Amino acid sequence: MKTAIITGALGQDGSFLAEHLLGLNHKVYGIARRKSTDADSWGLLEHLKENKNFKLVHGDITDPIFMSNLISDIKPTKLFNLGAQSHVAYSFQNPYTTFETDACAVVHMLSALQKHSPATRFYQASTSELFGGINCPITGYSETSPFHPRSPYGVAKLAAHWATINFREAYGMFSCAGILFNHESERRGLDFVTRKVTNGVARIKAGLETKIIMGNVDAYRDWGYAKDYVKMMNLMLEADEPQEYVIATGKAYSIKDLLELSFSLVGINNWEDYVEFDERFMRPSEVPYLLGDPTKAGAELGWVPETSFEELIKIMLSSDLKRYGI
Ligand code: NAP
Ligand code: G4F
Repeated sequence: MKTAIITGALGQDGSFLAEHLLGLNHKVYGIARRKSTDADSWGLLEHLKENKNFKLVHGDITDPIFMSNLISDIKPTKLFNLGAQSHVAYSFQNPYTTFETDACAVVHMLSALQKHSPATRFYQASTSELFGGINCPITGYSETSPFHPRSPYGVAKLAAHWATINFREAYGMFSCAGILFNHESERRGLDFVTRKVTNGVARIKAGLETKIIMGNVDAYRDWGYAKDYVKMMNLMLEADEPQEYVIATGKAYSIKDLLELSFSLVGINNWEDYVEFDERFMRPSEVPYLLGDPTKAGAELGWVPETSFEELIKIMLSSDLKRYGI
């Protein structure tokens, strides 16, 4: 039986990946920080409490002692590092801790693997934020496009990206990074833009709110469904060679498109009347346009995005409407 460690297991991607790997008959160790006010909470993975192949382990990925002991005890077949401070705007206010979690912890992890479990296959959650969204090629960013991160989050993720490649080149480890473009779901945190909009629309429809307060609605993102994307993480660790892959849909939409679609799905065609601008949601340096080119993933690993932007927003919106009894 293959064993996998997933850091960030109670996050959006970690929870989908845990379910995916259990379906592939893996023994899964999910790492999550203990919550002081509710230490028994399994959050998004409450339904796995009785699953004998899933074990929740409390720990912080920035603690090198915790991570070294974990790796040396389990010696997993695969380690998926999805744990991170993942909010771009927040990283401007907390750049130092973002760097500790998103960069330093990755170097510790790779070093612990080299020492205690060099045969483990390592996946690093890299991001389209590495590209920066200025001068995006017409065909989208690919694995060979230059990097230009525009936030403390992007800078930290770039350090982790190169550390992952460097451990592979220096020590022959099977370590690789997936460069994933934005992916969303009904499990997305409420302060990321897609979920903020679908949840906001559902609250307006339920009569709980009258407005959504937004930042820059002119930015473009290449949005896919998280459930599709976690499959690619595992395909990368099952491949013959460790390599980087861009994972995206190849289609970009603006935040305005997102607002228009979400409101129209509940029968509101004048979305501008329900949206207000607030400076506090603007970022000191924005990533204006992200489009990915997933050609290599399709050609080499047979991965294709299965869910369109419209289907994704319908899934998220119907889940949020349901939560408000609509
Ligand atoms: P997410 O929902 O924010 O999940 C991240 C998880 O990491 C959270 O459960 C968080 O736990 C945990 N975490 C944070 N700091 C930690 C620490 N010091 N020790 C242990 N756990 C810690 O993010 P996601 O959307 O699933 O993304 C997964 C990974 O992919 C992240 O690395 C993200 O940066 C990257 N990524 C995401 C996207 C995307 O569009 N979703 C795109 C490219 C790359 P708490 O709740 O305790 O904070
Ligand atoms: O949903 P967002 O916060 O996601 P962002 O910044 O693109 O980052 C996400 O995707 C990355 C991959 O490219 C991941 F690496 C990262 O971990 C995270 O998952 O914002 C998307 C866009 C931005 O341009 C932002 O300025 O939406 C714009 N936006 C406009 N109003 C807003 C808002 N974003 C948020 N969160 N809240 C707003 O009110």
